[in-house]
Amino acid sequence: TTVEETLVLIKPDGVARNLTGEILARIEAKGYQLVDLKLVQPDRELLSQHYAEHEGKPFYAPLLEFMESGPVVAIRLAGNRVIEGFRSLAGTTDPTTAAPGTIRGDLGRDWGLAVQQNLVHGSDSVETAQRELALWFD
Ligand code: DAT
Ligand code: MG
Repeated sequence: TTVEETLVLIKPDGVARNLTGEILARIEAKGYQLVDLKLVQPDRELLSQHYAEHEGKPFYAPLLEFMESGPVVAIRLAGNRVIEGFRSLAGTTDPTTAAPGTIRGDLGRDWGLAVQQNLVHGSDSVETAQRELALWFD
């Protein structure tokens, strides 16, 4: 087995739409372990570090504005191959084409905005997970 930890965020749209319980239920049903969990109002400094890889892209400014628009739930999640596994639970970035059965596919809406408000974030590699967990939890 390959036990990993990943950073999951329930984004402001997920919290505002009262989907926190629904999203946590899917994570728990899959068998992943909640190691730590908190409600946070992220500031610009944290968000610019979290999304540094997207600086300069057309959706960068709206992305930070959206992520700053309300509280998010930050989760330290553990499990066997949880990095890939949570991204599979989440579905692809665009909610319109994310597969049914996934969080984004079942619950996400394409609001026609400059940024996809796609309910959740999950780290995309071991290195990214370590970097993001240190930002949000350490
Ligand atoms: P993911 O969240 O699936 O890992 P990402 O890291 O490429 O996707 O992008 C981070 C966030 O930025 C994503 O959740 C929503 C937004 N985003 C990405 N690409 C976008 C695009 N082409 N148009 C609008 N928003 C986008
Ligand atoms: Mg990403």
